[in-house]
Amino acid sequence: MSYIEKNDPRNGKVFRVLDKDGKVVNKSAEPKLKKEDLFKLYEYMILTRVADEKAIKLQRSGRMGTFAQSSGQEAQVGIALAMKKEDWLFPSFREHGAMMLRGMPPELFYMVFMGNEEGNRMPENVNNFTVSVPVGSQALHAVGSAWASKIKKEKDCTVGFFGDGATSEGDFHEAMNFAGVFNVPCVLVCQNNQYAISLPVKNQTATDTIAEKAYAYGFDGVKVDGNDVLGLYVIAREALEKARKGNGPTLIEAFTYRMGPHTSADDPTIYREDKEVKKWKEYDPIERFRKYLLKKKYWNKKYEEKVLKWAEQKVDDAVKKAESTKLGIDDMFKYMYKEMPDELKDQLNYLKSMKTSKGEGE
Ligand SMILES: Cc1ncc(C[n+]2csc(CCOP(=O)(O)OP(=O)(O)O)c2C)c(N)n1
Ligand SMILES: [Mg+2]
Repeated sequence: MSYIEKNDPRNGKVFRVLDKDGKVVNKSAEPKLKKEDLFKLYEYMILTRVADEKAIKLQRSGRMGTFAQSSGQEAQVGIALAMKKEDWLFPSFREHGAMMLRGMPPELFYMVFMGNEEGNRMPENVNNFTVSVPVGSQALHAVGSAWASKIKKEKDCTVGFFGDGATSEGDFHEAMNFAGVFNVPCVLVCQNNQYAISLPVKNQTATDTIAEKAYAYGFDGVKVDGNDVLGLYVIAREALEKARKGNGPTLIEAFTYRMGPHTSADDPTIYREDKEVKKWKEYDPIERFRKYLLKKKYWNKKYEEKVLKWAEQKVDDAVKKAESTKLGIDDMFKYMYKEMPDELKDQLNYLKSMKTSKGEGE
C-alpha cells in the first residue's frame, strides 16, 4: 500500500516524516536521500528566507512593488526536489523557493515583483511556468499542460500550486474535474496556509480538509504536514511516480501557515492574534529540518555560516542584476498577445506621447 493510500484524509490522517522537533516519527517513510540532496533542501529553504527578507527591505525603501513573501512555507522545496527536470511547475505567486531549486535564477524573482515582465522568462531548460496572480487560474494551466503531455505521449508530469483561497474559485473545480475525467499526469498542490488574505480557511470551505475534495473528482487526495520538507518530498515523489505510470492525478494539501502578511500591502494584526503566529513559530520548517540535520551530525555552526554567506551573496548578485535591467513602458503592453492588437498599439502610442515630469515618453 502506498503512503498516499495509507493516509486517506477522510480518516483524519496527516502524513509527516518529521515532528516539529526534527525527530523521525515515520521511520519506514524516511527517504534515503544523499547528503547533497539533504543539504540542497536546507540551503534552498535558507535562500528562500534570505531572499524574502531582502525583498521586504527593497519594498520598504521604494525599490520594489507589492510583494508576497513565503515565510513559513519554505518546505515547498521538498516538492521541487521530487520533480524531474523535464516535469513542469505551474506556480501561483508564493513559490519562488520551489522555482529557485528547479533552476530559476533568483534575479527573476526580484524582477517580477519590480514589475519587470522579463522576470517571467525562464531559461530554456527550466520548466517553470510564469507567476500567476489571478487566483486559481494556474490550476487549469497545469492540468492543460499535463493533458498535452498525455496526448503527445511524453513522459513528463506537471505540478500545479495554488492556495486554500483558490479552492473557492471555479477554476479549481474545473481543473479537478478535468484532471479526474482525463486521468492526466498531474499533481495539484494546495498550499493551505490557512488564510486567503484575511479570510481564515474555516470560512472558506465546509469540509474538514482540502485533500478530501479529490475523492469527489475520482482521484486521491492526501494531507501532508506542509512544514515538513521530507514529508512533502516523499508524497510528491510518490504522486509523481503514480502520475508517470498513467495512474492519474493526486491532490496534495500542504497544511502550513503564512508567517508574514499576505503581501507587503497587508497588516495581519487586524485580523489575527499574535499568539497564533507565536504558536506557529514553533513549527518553523527551517528550524525543524535543521534539528534533523543536527541529529544526523550533518549540521554545525560552520556549515550554517557558510550557507548564510552563500545565500546572501546570491541575493546581492540577484538584486544588482534585477535593478540593472531596464524597464520600459512598452512592457505593460507587449506580453499579452503574440502580436499586439491595434487598440493596445493606440494605447501604447498615447502613453508614449504623454509628457511626464521626467521628460518625454518614458
Ligand atoms: C481571481 C482573483 N480574485 C481575487 C484576487 C485578489 N487576491 C489576491 S491573493 C488572494 C487570496 C489568495 O488566497 P490563497 O489562495 O489562500 O493564497 P495565499 O495568498 O494564501 O497564498 C486574493 C483574493 C486575485 N488575485 N485573483
Ligand atoms: Mg492561503
